[in-house]
Amino acid sequence: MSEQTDYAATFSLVDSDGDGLISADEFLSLMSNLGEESTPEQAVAAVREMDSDGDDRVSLTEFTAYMARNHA
Ligand SMILES: [Ca+2]
Ligand SMILES: [Ca+2]
Repeated sequence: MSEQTDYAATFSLVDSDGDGLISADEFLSLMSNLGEESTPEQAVAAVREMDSDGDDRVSLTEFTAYMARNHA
């Protein structure tokens, strides 16, 4: 399995409504599923960090680029 495919699998887990974009709400439910205490503000900040086109949603392209940057 390539890393690219790996990221896509992770992405679809986080994207619970399947619209191809990760919202702050979806990120927040991921964190609570992982048992991490996270505030809505932290979720918004995390999404903003990954969001490169400024639509407040994380696309698979943005997610992959972020993961590649941070795991290089
Ligand atoms: Ca979504
Ligand atoms: Ca975006």
